[in-house]
Amino acid sequence: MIFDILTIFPEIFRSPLSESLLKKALDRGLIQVRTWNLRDFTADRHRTTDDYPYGGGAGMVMKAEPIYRAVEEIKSQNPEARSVLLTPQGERFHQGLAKELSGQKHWILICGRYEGLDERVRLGLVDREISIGDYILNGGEVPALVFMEVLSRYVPGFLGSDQSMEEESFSDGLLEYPQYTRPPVFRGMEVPEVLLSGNHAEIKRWRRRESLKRTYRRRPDLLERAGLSAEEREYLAEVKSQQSPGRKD
Ligand code: JD8
Repeated sequence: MIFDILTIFPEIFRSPLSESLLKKALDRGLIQVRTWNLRDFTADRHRTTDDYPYGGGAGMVMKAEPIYRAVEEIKSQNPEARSVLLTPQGERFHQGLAKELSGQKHWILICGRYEGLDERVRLGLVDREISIGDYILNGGEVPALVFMEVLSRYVPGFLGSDQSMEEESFSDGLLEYPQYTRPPVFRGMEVPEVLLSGNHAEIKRWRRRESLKRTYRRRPDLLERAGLSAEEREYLAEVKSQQSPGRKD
């Protein structure tokens, strides 16, 4: 998978791409990432990427010309590449959308700053508009990193052989069950006995039920699309009839 990132702050991408799974994927050639400094696509002496808004108002607007030049240069070499604008006005990003978009092998990520971009970028250049959530960020760079990281996980070989896409949260639509590692007692808090039992059928059942309970309590909206068995619906009815006993659960 190829990501071409257009930004006035290419340095933002250095550290996240230099660690862990993204670094590994880059080293192995599973993904390619190129950052393009929009200043390099300006034509004026001051390398201007922004200007005052027509009609007045606070802040600056990113000029259309450098972004058009950059996208057109990339698309002229890769006509199949698609562009995505990271914007609060975009379609809300979620795992299902990521899976769909991972079918496209080459993405051009357009990162705005300031008050946003000249509308003509959206009108003439942009294939998709994505928002990573309803909160205010300073620009599109962090959303671009999120987009890349989430899509990269669909590249064959990106995840280790012990972690598979299927086993993880959201692929079955439920939240994860609680995890424990050594020691068996930490500051008076014990690891649930079933996890020490060695009974794999019982462990599997316990984990599924903990996932169901946690999803019901924290994200009941997710349960609607989870496709539960009769036994699982019965278990949840039991959870619903109980009050959470402890302070934390
Ligand atoms: C791109 C500029 C900041 C946006 C004034 C200051 C995405 N989920 C998301 N939250 N925020 C963004 C995002 C914010 C951006 C830009 C993405 C470019 N800003 C501006 C308009 C109002 N603020 C985002 N994806």
